[in-house]
This record gives sequence, structure tokens and C-alpha cells, in this order.
Amino acid sequence: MVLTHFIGGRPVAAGPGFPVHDPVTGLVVRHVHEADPEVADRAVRAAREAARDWAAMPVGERAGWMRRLAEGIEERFDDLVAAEIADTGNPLDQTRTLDVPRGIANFRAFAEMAAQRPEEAFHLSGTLSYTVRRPLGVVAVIVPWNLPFLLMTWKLAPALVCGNTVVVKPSEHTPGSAAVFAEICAGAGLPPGVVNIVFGHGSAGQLLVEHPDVDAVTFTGSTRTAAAIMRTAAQRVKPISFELGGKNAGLVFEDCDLDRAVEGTVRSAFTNGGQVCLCTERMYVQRPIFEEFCARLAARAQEVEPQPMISAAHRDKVLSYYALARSEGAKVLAGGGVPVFGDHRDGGYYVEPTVVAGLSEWSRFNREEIFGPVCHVAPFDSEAEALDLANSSEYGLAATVWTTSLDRAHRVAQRLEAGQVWVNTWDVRDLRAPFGGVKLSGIGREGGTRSLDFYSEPTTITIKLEQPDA
Ligand code: 6OD
Repeated sequence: MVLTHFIGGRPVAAGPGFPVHDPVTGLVVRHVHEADPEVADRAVRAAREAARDWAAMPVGERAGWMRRLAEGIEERFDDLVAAEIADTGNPLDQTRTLDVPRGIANFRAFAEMAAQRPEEAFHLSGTLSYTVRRPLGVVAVIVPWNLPFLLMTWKLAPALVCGNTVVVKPSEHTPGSAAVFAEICAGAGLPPGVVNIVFGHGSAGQLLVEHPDVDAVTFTGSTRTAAAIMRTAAQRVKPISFELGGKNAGLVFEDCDLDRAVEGTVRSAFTNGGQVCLCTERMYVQRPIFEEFCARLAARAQEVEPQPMISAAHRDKVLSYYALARSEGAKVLAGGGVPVFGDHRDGGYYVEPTVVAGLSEWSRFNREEIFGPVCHVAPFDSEAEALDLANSSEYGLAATVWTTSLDRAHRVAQRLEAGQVWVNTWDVRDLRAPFGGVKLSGIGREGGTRSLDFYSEPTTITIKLEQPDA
């Protein structure tokens, strides 16, 4: 079977097919149609045709549609989990407890937030100004492969509830859960054209970005792709929202609870094979506990179940960084190779969870995002030095701090150059909070009212009030 695009409420089989591989085995799991210019244009036109009625619908009604989609996801929960796992090779438990439930939460949370959002009003010298918010129009939603359903719905839900229609382009590696979602939209009777999904590689995303009838672009992925999107979007001054790469730092102070710091770092470095933009790739540990932290982290890394990388190319990229670490003079404390299972997984795209030490801040290994299950560990002596090291990166998405001092927690967190700082925890997400990165890690914030701000624009209306007789 070849997965079809979803345009104007119907499946559309057009464009050449391409294979999708199971990262666990390397075998082909499905074929998918690749969007060509005609398909992209058809999808954008369908979105445009649906835009007026969808935008005119009262927000409370659109919120009702979001709740129905959430119910649809609940009904197709097992199918979504299966599709997500087939494409990503992500662990079953993680997919059941994180990726798919977050899809439900995204639709419910943004339905509530949008429906309850107040407008603004201002009085000035006998005038009343108030705002009405309007959708942007047709939004291109370009989604990465690491947590495909979570990240697609994180952008779709606020875009839709604000009154936009969308064309979604999932990653070429992970079309499956989006295809199930298309069936959910059709089954729920969502007005045709409100959600359109086209499949394909980066070139398909590019077709959407450059389409004159796409009004805004939201993207999660690499900084390099974002720069290309930005150049194209600039031609028509399209609004963009980008959540990009990271080279996230973790700071472990000697006053920390070491058990929690080690276990927290195991999660923050190795979850999903390190293929989460929030994962930690640089750990800085205060010198008195450095040796013990390294020994314990290295021991735990060897117990972590390896996860597959998304593709052979990505596995090779991660392995090239393992080789780079050695050539730059690193000491490998754990991992550094390819696991051998002696079963079907030996055809898959696995690398070992890896811990290295001994490299300078200026090594390529410590500057470039790897996006694999690997972290470098280095010692520091003072809080000021720890902050300098953490902030030396060109990226600034997330950071972690491990300390039992409340004063230090606030002081350090406020000085870290990152969009999100976690203290004594990692990847706890409150959907109402602003989320995004500084420096090369992104532009703009989504989450809570920040999402509603991005996916709609205020018009200010100012009325001269009648002055009472003097
Ligand atoms: O949790 C989220 O909402 C989010 N946007 C996570 C991003 C992960 C990137 O790989």
C-alpha cells in the first residue's frame, strides 16, 4: 500500500512513491507518495477555499472541533501508537505515555485556552480602543521525525483553534501517524480543506514555503533548514515560528542530590536515543564530585537499552561524531560503537549510548549538535565558570541545573542563555508556558498565549466616544 496525501478531505494518490524504512530492522515498512508542485498547489488551494468559513466560525465552535479531534485520537490510540513505532522505532512505553497522549493534551489544552482568552480594551481621552484577533490564513506546518505526532499536534492545535487552515508536511521518515490523523479528521467530519497533509522530502516543504498563498510557516527542525525557509519566506515577509536545534548544557553542583542528578542525566541524554531537541549533550560537573559523577553516569549508560537512530544516514552522522571525539583526543567513558544484538535489530540503525570526556569547549564535538545518545562531561570549579561554559554555545534551547540550593537554582537559571531551564528535573512540560529557543535554537515562542499570539493577529479598533455635555 502507498500512503496518500490528504487534500480537501479526501485521499489523493499523486506523485511518485518512496519507501519508508523501519529503523529497528532497516526493512521497508511502507511506501508514500511524494508531493510535486501540482499536489502542493492543490493542497494550498483546498486550505484557502476552506479558510473563510473556518475563520468565521465562533472560537467556541472551533474549540468543540478540537475536542472532537482529541476524542478521535483516543479512539484510534492503538493505531497511532503502531504507526508511530513503525516509522520511528521509538519505545512502546514512551509512545503510549508521551507522544500520543500529548496529541490529545495539545488539542484539549489549546481548545480551553483559546475559548477563554479575553480581548484587550483601552480607554484614552474620550476614545475606546479594543482588539479583535484574526487568523493568519493558510499555515504551512513542517514537522520533524523525532516525536512526529507530539510535534505535529503541538502546532496544529493552536493554528486550527485560532481559525487558520493548514497544510502539514510530515518528515519523509515518519508519515504514518499523520496518515492516521487524516483518517481521524475525515471520520470526525471536519470541514474539508481545514486540515490538508502532503507527504514528501524537504523539497515538498519548500514548495509550501514558497507558495504565494501560504501566509505563515511554523517549523521544528534543524537550524540549517530554518535558514533556508527564512530566506524564502522573506520574499513575501511571511511570519515564521521556529523551534530548532540545541547543544544543551547540564550543570551539576556539588550540593546536588547525586542520585537524582545521575538518573536525571541518563534521561536527559539518552531518552529516544538522544533524538529530542531538549536532550543534554554537554554536562559540566563541579570538580569535587566530577570523578564519581563520571563513573556513575558511564556505568548507567552501559545499562541503557540502545534506541535506533531514524535512518542509516543519521546513524552514520552520529558515528562520525564518535570518531571525531576520538580524533580530537577524547576519552571514551562508555559506549562509542555499534551494539550487536544477534537478532533482527542488527539490520537496524543502532548506536551505543556514549559518554566522553576530555575535550575543550572549542572542539567541534562540543560545538555542533549531534542528536544522538551521547554527552560530553567536563569539570568546573566555580559557578561563574559553569555559566561561562554553558553559555559558550551558539545554541540556547534548554538547560538543566542540579542543586539543592534554592538561591543557586534561581541565580543560575536566570543567567543561563536558554529558552527553557529545568532545575532538578528534565522535560516537564506545562503547555501554558512559553517554549522555544534563543540564539541558533529558534525564533519566537509557542505555548499558551504565545501560540495564540503567533497564529492570530490583532486588529485594533478605536472609537471616539461621545463626550458628556460640559
Ligand atoms: O514538548 C514540546 O512541546 C516540544 N515542542 C518538544 C520539542 C522537542 C524537540 O525535539
